Amino acid sequence: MSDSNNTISRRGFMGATATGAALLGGAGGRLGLLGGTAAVAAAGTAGKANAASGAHAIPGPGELDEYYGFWSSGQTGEVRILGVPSMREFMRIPVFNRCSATGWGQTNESIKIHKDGMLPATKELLAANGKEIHDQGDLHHVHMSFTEGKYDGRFLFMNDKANTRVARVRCDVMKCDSILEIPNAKAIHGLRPQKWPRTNYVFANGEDETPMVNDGSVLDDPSKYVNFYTAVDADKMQVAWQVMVSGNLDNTDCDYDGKYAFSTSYNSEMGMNLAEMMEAEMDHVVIFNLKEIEAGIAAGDFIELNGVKVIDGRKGQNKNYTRYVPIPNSPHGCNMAPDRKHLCIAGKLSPTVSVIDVTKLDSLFESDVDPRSVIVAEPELGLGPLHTAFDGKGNAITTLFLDSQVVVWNIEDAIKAYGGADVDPIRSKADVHYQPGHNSTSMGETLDADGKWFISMNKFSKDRYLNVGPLKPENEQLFAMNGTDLELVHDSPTFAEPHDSIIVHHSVVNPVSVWDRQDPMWAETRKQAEADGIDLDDWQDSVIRDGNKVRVYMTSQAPQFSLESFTVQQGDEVTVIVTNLDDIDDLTHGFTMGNHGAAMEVGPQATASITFVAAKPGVYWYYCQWFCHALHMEMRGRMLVEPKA
Ligand code: CUK
Ligand code: CUA
Repeated sequence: MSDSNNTISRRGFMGATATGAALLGGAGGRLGLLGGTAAVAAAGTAGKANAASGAHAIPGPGELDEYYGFWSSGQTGEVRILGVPSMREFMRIPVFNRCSATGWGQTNESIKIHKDGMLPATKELLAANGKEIHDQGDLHHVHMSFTEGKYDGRFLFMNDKANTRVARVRCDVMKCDSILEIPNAKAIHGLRPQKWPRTNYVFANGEDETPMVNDGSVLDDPSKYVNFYTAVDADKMQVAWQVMVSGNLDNTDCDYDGKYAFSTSYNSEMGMNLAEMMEAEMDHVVIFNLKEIEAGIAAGDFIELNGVKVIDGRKGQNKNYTRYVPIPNSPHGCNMAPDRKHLCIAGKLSPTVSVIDVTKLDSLFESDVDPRSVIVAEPELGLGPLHTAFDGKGNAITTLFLDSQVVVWNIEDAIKAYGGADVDPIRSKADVHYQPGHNSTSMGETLDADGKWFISMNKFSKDRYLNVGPLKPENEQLFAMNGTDLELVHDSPTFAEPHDSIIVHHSVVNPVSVWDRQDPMWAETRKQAEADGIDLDDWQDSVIRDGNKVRVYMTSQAPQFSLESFTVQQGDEVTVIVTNLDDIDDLTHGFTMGNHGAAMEVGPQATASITFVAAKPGVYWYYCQWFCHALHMEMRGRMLVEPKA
């Protein structure tokens, strides 16, 4: 149907409609002719080495990408793995959500991970709502663990704004192994692992203010509200300490020296509605002095709140835990440059990015200097700056939400201009479609920043794709970086709603293909099996009755389960434990119990278990839902539920 001429003219047409839509759309912003030209140029080079430079080959079928992309998914609650630069989606890692395919949030192993990190009060709240665990989350930020400023390929960490949690994903198997609910704080939003000397802490901040003790004794009295900055012990996945702050907290980052962490605040006013929150011209970024906080904890200068040591870092405490640097105006993004020196705070309602020289931060704690003295540049870049990424060569790339553009600018020139020199730090601007939030560059938040690829994560796709109804996909655009020029090479629609991403060179990430039989993921299940006299590593088929609890052990080997049927009684609580004895790459089985809403993935050499109540007598088929063999359809069996006598 479609020859290449046809494709180009259709793309050209799309470019033209985009321009029209922008004129109508107000916030759609400046597209103008450039938008159309870029679209045509991209169409001409899509999927091929770039014609202009010949440098940007995008892997075709059967070819591997140079980078992994780890994507957040916002309100979907999962992490996604993409290939960069192909932008192909490879995998989804369920974390805060419930997953129909893998049984995440359903298997006993995943429920244990959920419950282990859950606060007692949340267990009560969930029980009152007829639930055992949260099956929803809002995952904005995913970042990898560091060793000496570089990704080390061990873990990914991510936040849940909806239910105030931090989770960890193991990069060897790409599964979540820990979910920690953060006490005291509300709405964990910003999240960043410590970069130096390694990720001992994961920094996470609460966005919403609540009474310090939130038990109903204080309600509509915002003067008594506080907010908390949290350091999580990344190895133990426990809260290490918290700092109580003035104002709310939005995004966070930390330096490359292990000395300071930072967090933006858009609501220094402690306003409870839009007008109040926008009132002040200046909000702030909070500087956290890690050594001083650790010393304060060691010296006992804390209160204990819900089992957590909390330092008081609010304004006016006269202590060396925090400093507040005024920033215009409702700042959002907080990004540390890989030059180890410059922290970029995006102004959001101010058209500026404030650049803080972190080597000047000691002075804030040593003497009574003007907190703004650490700001070394504040370039005016465009409307609605939200987040900044880096090319590792002294340039920064900032998204401009309101302008629907990204701007490439030079940090040193911005500093010169701030000092009065007549230089323009802006190197180039590129139109994006539409309204960008986060952005990321290849290896850009590490000392290995290589300035090769840039991704603009746009909140609106509008007319970029075939219409799929009122709910439109997000749009992510891949740009090749030709020095400080950005060249659009690919548009990718995504489902709700990636906020942030990291682009990691493939050499850093080395997952296994087959599970270790002794993996801690099912240690508990293995213990139970041992108590039941079952050898999980052997072909087995056993039904163990324990009161009205029945444990059904079976193995799988393509294309059969070791049990072709088992019998239980009406009302039994049935736990099915499946061990996949296949040990070949890509030979995953599944177990689905028909009509019981129970399904799970069982990877090669993995053990997984799921529990349900056999409440109704009858014959129920179970089957393998992961296509595994020519006789995959035959991989099934029956549960016979005897009526109650
Ligand atoms: S936030 Cu979403 S665009 Cu949650 Cu990092 Cu800025
Ligand atoms: Cu086993 Cu399909």
